[in-house]
Order: sequence, then C-alpha cells, then structure tokens
Amino acid sequence: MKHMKTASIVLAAAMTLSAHAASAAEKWDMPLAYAASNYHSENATQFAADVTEATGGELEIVTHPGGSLVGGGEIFRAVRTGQAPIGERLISALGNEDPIFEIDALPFLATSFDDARRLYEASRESMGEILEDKGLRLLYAVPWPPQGLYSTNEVTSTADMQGVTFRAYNAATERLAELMGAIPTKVEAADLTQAFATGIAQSMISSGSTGYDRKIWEHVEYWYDTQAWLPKNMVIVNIEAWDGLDEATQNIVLEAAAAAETRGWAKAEELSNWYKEQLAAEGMTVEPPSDQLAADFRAMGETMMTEWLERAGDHGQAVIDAYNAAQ
Ligand code: PCA
Repeated sequence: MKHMKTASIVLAAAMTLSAHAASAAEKWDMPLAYAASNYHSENATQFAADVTEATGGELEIVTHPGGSLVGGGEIFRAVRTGQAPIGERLISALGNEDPIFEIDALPFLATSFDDARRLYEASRESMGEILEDKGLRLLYAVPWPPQGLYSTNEVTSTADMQGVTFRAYNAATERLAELMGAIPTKVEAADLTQAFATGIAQSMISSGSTGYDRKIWEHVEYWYDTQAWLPKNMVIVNIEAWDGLDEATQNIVLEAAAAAETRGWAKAEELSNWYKEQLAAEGMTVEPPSDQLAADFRAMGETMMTEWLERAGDHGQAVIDAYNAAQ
C-alpha cells in the first residue's frame, strides 16, 4: 500500500513535469505572401501580437510578410507538412487541392462585400472539413477588394486582350485569360513589379490594393472596375501544432482569430475606395468597364461557372444553393 502510494506520487510529479514541458514557451513563425504594409499582413501581425500578449509570451507568433520566409506558392504545403506551424494563403489558388477553394474566384458569383460574406458563410464549413482532412485548421479568412482589370492598353472589349500578356494568380485567372485570348503566366504578388517591368505581364485582374502595393502606375495606365469577385486569404494552422497547445492557449488563439476576421473584413471594405482614389491620383485612368467589356466578362463568367460545377459536383452545387438561399 505504502509502495503504491509512493509510486502514484512519483507518477503525479512526472505528469506535472511533462505538463510544464508541453506548455513551455513556444515560437511560431508565420509566413505571409503579401507586402508588410498590406492590410492583410498588418492584420495578421496584429493577430500575432494579440496572441503573444494574451499568452504572456507562452506562444509567440512572428509574422514574415512578402514571401520572405516561404514564397506564396509554397505556404499551403509548408503548413500542411508542418514546416511552418501557421501561415496565410490565397484560398482560390488551391483549386488543385479541391475545387471548393475556387468558389470565391468565380466571376460575378459574389461581387460585393455583402455577397462575399454570404458566400463565405455558405462555404466555410465545407472548406473547414476539407482542410481538416488535410491536417489543417482554418482560423480566419479576410477578403480582397473587388477585382478589376489592369492593362497597359485601353480595353473596350475582350477582343482588345487578344495576344496580350497577362499575369495570373490562380487557375481561374489563367482560364479567364485563355478565354480572352490573352497569354497567362502565374506570378505571385511579391514578384509583380518585375513581371510588369519585363513585359511578362501587360495586364492582370486584381484589386486596387495589390496595384497600390506594387506601384502599378509605373507600368500600367488603365484599371477597369469590373467588380468581378472578391477572393479571400485564409490563415491556417497545422493540426499537430494546434493539438500541442493547451486548451487555454487554443482559446486565446481562437479569440484573436475571430477578432482578426472582424477587423480584416471592415478594413478591406474601408480601404476599397481609397485604393481606387490612389490609383487615379497617381495618374491612372480608373473607369467602369464599357458595356461590351462587362458583357464579354459576364459570358466568360458563365462558362467558368459551368466548368466549375462539372469539377465541383454535388458538393459544389450544394454550397452554391446554400449561398443563393441566403440571398
Ligand atoms: N490581390 C492578390 C490576390 C487578389 C488581390 O486582390 C494578388 O493579386 O495576388
């Protein structure tokens, strides 16, 4: 009896020790793809600071913007394999992982912040499940402002895009370029300046935000406000890294993530017009698309929706139905 008691005291002491070891201060590097001054990066850095502060430094998160630690195209894999415990990635660039990730880059499905929010709500659960299957947990997602067409030349219909080089950031923008007869090349935002300087890109579809970050006016004269879609970035965490946190720390991270999501959506909307004003102030022609260009884009959007539904099947259709039902 006495022996057993001693043994259980020793065991209890050992467990306390290992619990301490598990909760020893930890540092998480967080790769980000976009410029340090971009609101997505600033928001993530605020999230990281909130977690670090609320855990008293027990979990320190350090952001690495601009693809400086891991390039944008590699961040998803890095987090999935545990090379990085946490990171941020453009959701719609992950179509080869699952078609559902492309839902927020389908032209003209969701064209306003309100629509984008409803689409996020309709797709969040499916996305979360697919991420879980891959050993990842979704922490938060934040949209980019509406997407417009940047071009070195005036564009009045997609016929003007024939043979023009085009910078793509995912398969959807590549497909749209193909449908226009343009010549797409995938380029991460961090490498944009060089792509435009060398002529690899004479055009692209992106938000005013990315054009502003990259001083696009040095290379491009036109931005057509097509409001084609609002893609989102998401912050994901490796599930083993997550499971290594105690519950109190997990709750702190979840709280900081929820705050980052609210803050990020508000910031994107607040800055949307401001970015357009900056492009115009730098001398760019910022205009709505001509009726013909808008009609051409809409027709291509329909083609892309049909193609996407074929790939995404019943699962994709169910998310679209949930989105439409919430209108
Ligand atoms: N900017 C990012 C993705 C969408 C956006 O507005 C980019 O151009 O890479």
